[in-house]
Amino acid sequence: MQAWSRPEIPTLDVDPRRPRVFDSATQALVEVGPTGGDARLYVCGITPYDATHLGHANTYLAFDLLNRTWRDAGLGVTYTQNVTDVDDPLLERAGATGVAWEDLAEEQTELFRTDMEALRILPPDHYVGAVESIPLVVALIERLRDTGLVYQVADDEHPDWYFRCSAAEGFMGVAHLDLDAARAIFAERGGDPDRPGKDDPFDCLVWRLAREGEPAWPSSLGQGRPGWHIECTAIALEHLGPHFDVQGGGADLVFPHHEMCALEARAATGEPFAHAYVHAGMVGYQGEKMSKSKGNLVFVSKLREAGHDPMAIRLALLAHHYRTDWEYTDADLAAAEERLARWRGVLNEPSSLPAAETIAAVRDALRDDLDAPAALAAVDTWVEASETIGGDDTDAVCAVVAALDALLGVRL
Ligand code: 5CA
Ligand code: ZN
Repeated sequence: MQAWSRPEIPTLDVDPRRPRVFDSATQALVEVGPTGGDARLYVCGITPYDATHLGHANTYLAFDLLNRTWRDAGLGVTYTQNVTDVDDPLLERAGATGVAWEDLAEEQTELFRTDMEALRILPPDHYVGAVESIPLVVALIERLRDTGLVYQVADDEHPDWYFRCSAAEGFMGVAHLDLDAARAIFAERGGDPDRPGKDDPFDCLVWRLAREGEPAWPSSLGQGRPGWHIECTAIALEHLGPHFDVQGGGADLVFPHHEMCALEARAATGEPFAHAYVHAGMVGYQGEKMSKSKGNLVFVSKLREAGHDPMAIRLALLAHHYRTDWEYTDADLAAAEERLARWRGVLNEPSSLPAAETIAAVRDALRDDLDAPAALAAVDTWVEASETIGGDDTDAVCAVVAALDALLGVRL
């Protein structure tokens, strides 16, 4: 699939320090990225309906900061993102609205691309749909079947294929949940712990055999379509290889999604899936998590249509640390617009304040668990002081403007 176009990134001198981020699997801050060459990043992409709400944007922005920090450290970045362009919720929405599921997926993926581009989020190198990856998914399931970890459910009518999660090496190595809590979450997030005929409640669907009225593709497993977790496992292994640097997504993906991807990958390759599993907090609205199922959504495209500057939307999100859950209100955007105007006011004028300390503070903040609020505070301090004293050093201003663009993706 085609991604979106890449914004230009001003070149800064290299600061070789690698960032530390919070890894859900070890529950600790870990340094991520290689000491040279390319860092490898996988971020779970959208299921293309109700895109792009501020929760989505917040998550992709978090990993955009990681991407930019790695580049600032002089590393290359190989970034892969999927599009879940066939799955139950997409088919349900298409059915409910009378739109062909392919058309819905295409139209929403396009809207997402436009929003990402407007927000100056660096595109993935491999932007890959589930449908186009079906041969990879089938090959991976065949490989897992050879290990005995994949079986057909005891159901005469629909003997779908399942992966034995709790029997696989490393079960709960990412999510560390107790089994009662995990079972409830599994049921909430697309799992089917109570389906008769499964060997274990936590076994997850990898290949759903064809049903009347549903899309299906021929394969050695029978005519059918991929389950959710195996889609990301197959795409990441194909485009990044095992033991890549960071598997990312929102915190709602820790379990079951990232847990099960990690289990499937280890079972197939004998190696860890990722070095670190990094999760962005959930954005809420009107008292609840912003989610398609609740319909309490604020769309990036609607804000843009209403005339809000995408850089203000970006700043509104950056004002919250990527790991905190927070609730969006209009005041977030108003404050970001005020900040943007103030920054632009000063940064179009010469200043007598040197820039190096401020740029160093932004870099320190990003390396310390992508602390965007601390980075914004450092810029605020510089802007405030410049407002008071003015000056005549155009180079300092140019340096701050370039650093904001390269490191925070905010173009003034
Ligand atoms: N296609 C799958 C991942 S393979 C999926 O979860 N799609 S999604 O469209 O539901 O979500 C896309 C990304 O946005 C995921 O990383 C998800 O964790 C994140 N996300 C969804 N809702 C929110 C929210 N309210 N706040 C923050 N991130 C969110
Ligand atoms: Zn995923």
